Amino acid sequence: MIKKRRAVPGIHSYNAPAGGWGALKATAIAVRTQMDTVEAPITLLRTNQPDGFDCPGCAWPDKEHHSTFQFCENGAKAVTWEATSKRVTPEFLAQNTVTSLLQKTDYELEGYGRLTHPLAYDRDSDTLRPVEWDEAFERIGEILRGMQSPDQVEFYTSGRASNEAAYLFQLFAREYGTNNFPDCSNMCHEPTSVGLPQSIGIGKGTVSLEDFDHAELIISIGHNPGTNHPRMMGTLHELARRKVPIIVLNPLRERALERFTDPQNVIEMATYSATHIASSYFQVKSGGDAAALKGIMKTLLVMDAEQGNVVDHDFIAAHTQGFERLAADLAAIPWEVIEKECGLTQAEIEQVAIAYAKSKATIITYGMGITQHNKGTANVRLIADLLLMCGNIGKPGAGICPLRGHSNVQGNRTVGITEKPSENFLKKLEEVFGFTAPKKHGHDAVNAMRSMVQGTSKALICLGGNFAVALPDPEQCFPAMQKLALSVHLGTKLNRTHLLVAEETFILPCLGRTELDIQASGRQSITVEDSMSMVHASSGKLKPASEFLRSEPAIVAGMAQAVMPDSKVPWLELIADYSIIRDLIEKTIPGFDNYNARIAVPGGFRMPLPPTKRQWPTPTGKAMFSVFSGVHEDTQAQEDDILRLMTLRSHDQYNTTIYALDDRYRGVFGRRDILFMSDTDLDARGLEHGDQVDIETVVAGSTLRLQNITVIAYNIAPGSVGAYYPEANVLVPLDYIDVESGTPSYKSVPVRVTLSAGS
Ligand SMILES: Nc1nc2c(c(=O)[nH]1)N[C@H]1C(S)=C(S)[C@@H](COP(=O)(O)OP(=O)(O)OC[C@H]3O[C@@H](n4cnc5c(=O)[nH]c(N)nc54)[C@H](O)[C@@H]3O)O[C@H]1N2
Ligand SMILES: Nc1nc2c(c(=O)[nH]1)N[C@H]1C(S)=C(S)[C@@H](COP(=O)(O)OP(=O)(O)OC[C@H]3O[C@@H](n4cnc5c(=O)[nH]c(N)nc54)[C@H](O)[C@@H]3O)O[C@H]1N2
Ligand SMILES: [Mo]
Repeated sequence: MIKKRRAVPGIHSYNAPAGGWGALKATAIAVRTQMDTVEAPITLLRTNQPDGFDCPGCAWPDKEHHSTFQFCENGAKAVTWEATSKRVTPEFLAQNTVTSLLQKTDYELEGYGRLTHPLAYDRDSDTLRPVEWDEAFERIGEILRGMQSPDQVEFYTSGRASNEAAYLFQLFAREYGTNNFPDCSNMCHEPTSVGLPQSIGIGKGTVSLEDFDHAELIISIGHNPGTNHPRMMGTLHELARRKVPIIVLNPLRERALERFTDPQNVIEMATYSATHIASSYFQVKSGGDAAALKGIMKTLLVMDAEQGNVVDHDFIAAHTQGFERLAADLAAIPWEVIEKECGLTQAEIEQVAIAYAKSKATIITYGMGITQHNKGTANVRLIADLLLMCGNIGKPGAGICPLRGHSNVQGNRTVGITEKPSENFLKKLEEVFGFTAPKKHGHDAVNAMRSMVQGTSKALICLGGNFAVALPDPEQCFPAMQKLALSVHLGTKLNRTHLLVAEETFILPCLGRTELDIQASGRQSITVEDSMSMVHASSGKLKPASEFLRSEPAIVAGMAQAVMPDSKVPWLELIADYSIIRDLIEKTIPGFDNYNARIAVPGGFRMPLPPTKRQWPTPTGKAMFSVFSGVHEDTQAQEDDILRLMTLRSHDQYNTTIYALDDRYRGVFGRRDILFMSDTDLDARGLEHGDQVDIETVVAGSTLRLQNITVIAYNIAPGSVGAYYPEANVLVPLDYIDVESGTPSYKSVPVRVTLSAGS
């Protein structure tokens, strides 16, 4: 029986498929509210074209990189957001103090538009004032030269930066003397970067787009492609229409994984029809994936013992180590434990195992639902184990497919943004550039913030992003920003991290991906690496948002030169022609042979991926099975009234950038102060749809709370609740992390939910 519910403002159930005409309408609105409508269609058509720019939206590769335009609602939003005609002018900044701007929401702040001038914080007037580029660089130079140790400075990278900008940024920091590279990846796919090398020898996915043409089964775990990797929907749609089974493991029913109308499909659009995407949808509990994966593997072992031919023993013998230990661990774990932890029944898990055993080529795709847990790295290794068990790595149509976040986060890592550089890489840098590189490992994102909280780190330089807002626990992070001696931000739009001003703060406005970048040698291209290790060129075409903008590589070089007047690197020469930067990348990092020549080809080239050839660059030379003893997310917080909070992206946001206040596919309009809860959990607490609730984090030592949130009944696994990121970051403790990777457990915060006082 369907319960009668009270009406809640802004909450309407959404029964249509994802995509379709709604997506076209949303795109039209994004264009109308942000851009000059004459330029917009041409700009959008240049996205992901051979001589155009790479979409700043997501890291999904482009099948048609050399032919037709692929429609993508959220790609269009990312482009129009950057190509907006709105501007943050010096006049606007003179009239609005930093203190008053800090009262605005993140949505309002970025909504003011593009930054136009380099800015310095003026304490007397409490405003941001235009400053000359050279003056800013000189002052940054003085402050950095005055640090007691280079390790007091943190160099943060957000994954939109190009290979060229990121390479120069790491070169700058390393010549200056530190490996402190907090990076957005530390909050994202670090468990992939740490876990996969242990399993298969490289921290990257092994599949290409072509593999999806040959796959017989897709298992999609913990990601929401309808919103976050919308171009992937075209691929899933095609597979579903070919009747390739798609099994989804996700606590929350995501509409795009249920039904999708492809805006490129004329017949579906004309007939208002849709395609069912998931062949089976299993609502695993948040944090229950490890248990579910172990259950699937446990079943496979039983099936293999009973009927044979399930586990690929030849592959295991030839290519792997550690299988016996894994098998013993799986045999020992009781089904009751698995069922309780993941919320699925043995019969449901067996269905997945049967489908998996039947498929001759399986791809497992995964996202933040796997990594942002305090067992994130173990989760990633378990996915690798499941694939290895049936030889599903290194053959057509099979493999592991982590869905990366930012459009070049993978490339940033490849070109040296890492706090733990290899000795070989440092040696190469020393050989080619002639400076002594720092050997001591540096800080990742959480450790950088911890050092800022403790006051041992004194300066922060951000190549993009919104560091303090993206991290957990603003109560600790925000004041830490304000204690710094210096903060410097390369950015396109104003955000809260910029406004949490240090003793001295500079905001340096840069060109975006869509904009023309002209240097001494002419128009420049940059390069990026997508989720499938394809490296290709991107060149903007729009007139820059302001004549005072500089490119990211030019800003990094200008700063580096001013900080280190005796630098061994010819910074300004590098900026004249980015192909020289690419030559240096080629000289210092393996896999970039003939870099400049190979990006001249549309679609670019693929970085080496030895596991695709069944070569395993692990210390043993074999692929390694792992043992994750237990299934629990953590040992604390197992009491029955505790729920697992997952912090999620809405359909109208890009990380901390909020494009608009709707989350169309989840039926939320004009608001974000929502907690998604199952009927079972509402009933257990005597709560009703629309009640005001308080949420309290239940981690030892934590006093984090979020009050007066509207709880709504939703189709989500009992035991799991959902709220929006970044608003819910007030509930995530800074030290509640996956110890192996340092990634915060943004998807499994133990919380207690109660009716708000006075409601
Ligand atoms: N439009 C748009 N595109 C984006 C982004 C954006 O914000 N907006 N962000 C970019 C970035 S940086 C990233 S990292 C990616 C993020 O892309 P996703 O990985 O899709 O990230 P989330 O929105 O955080 O969604 C996680 C999904 O995991 C599910 N989930 C949560 N916890 C669990 C769990 O314990 N187990 C399982 N199985 N599922 C779980 C949630 O229900 C949700 O469907 O997208 C990139 N692309
Ligand atoms: N609770 C919770 N927290 C999370 C997550 C979660 O799921 N839940 N997800 C985490 C993840 S996966 C990630 S990747 C991080 C994201 O963390 P970040 O990458 O730090 O954050 P973004 O919101 O992507 O950064 C937005 C800012 O980037 C700047 N920007 C945009 N385009 C450009 C450009 O072309 N160049 C430069 N220099 N700047 C530009 C703009 O000024 C904009 O304000 O957040 C993490 N935080
Ligand atoms: Mo991310």
